Amino acid sequence: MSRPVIGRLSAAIDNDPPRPTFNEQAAPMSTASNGQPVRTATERRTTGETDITITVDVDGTGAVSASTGIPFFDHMLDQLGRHGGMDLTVDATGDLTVDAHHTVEDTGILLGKTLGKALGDKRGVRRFSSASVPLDEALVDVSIDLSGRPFLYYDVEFPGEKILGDPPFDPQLIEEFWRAVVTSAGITLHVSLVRGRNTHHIVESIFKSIARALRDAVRLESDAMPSTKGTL
Ligand SMILES: [Mn+2]
Repeated sequence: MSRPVIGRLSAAIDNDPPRPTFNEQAAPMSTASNGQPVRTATERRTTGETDITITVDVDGTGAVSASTGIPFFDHMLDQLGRHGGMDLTVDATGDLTVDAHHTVEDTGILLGKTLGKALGDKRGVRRFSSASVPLDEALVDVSIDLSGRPFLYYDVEFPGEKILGDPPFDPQLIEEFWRAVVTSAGITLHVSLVRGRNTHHIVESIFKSIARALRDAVRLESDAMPSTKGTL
């Protein structure tokens, strides 16, 4: 039974911006001739501000090549791939003369898209995971759901101003990066700082915790679709 829709509500719905439809984009997971899943993808995105190419192999060995022109960001992408067990190649050229914002955010948009494409319809994945990886005094809690629905809960306050590296990487960009990733990948992600004093440590704990949670969530443990809806 479809519900009657009153005119005003209908107009409001029509005027909503188009929403991403992750489920419609998801192709069935590819498999090799030996039946093993092939979870790789390469995507390129070019705008007036950035030109980025990313390759992801979800079932890789953690081999990373990250070149964004922002050394601290490269260091974090390296952590993500290495501890996420993914092979990851990120080649980004951006308007760093403005600041790092566009390059970091656009890398997040494309990483989410590439990851989503590599995961396909997500049949058989573990789907949920949590991880909390310390770095010395810093500890961050991360929970993830490959839900098909973009959501970021982010509760991290950095103790004092801190600019990392040269060109400078503002820690505020971490939230922008992960919001971009989850939005284009259709992932639910919660990130909470438990404790920490050193900004480099806190940021690295965020990336390592997300990497470990993601590594576990994408693990194939059946051939079923882990959703009562039958789709993710
Ligand atoms: Mn470090």
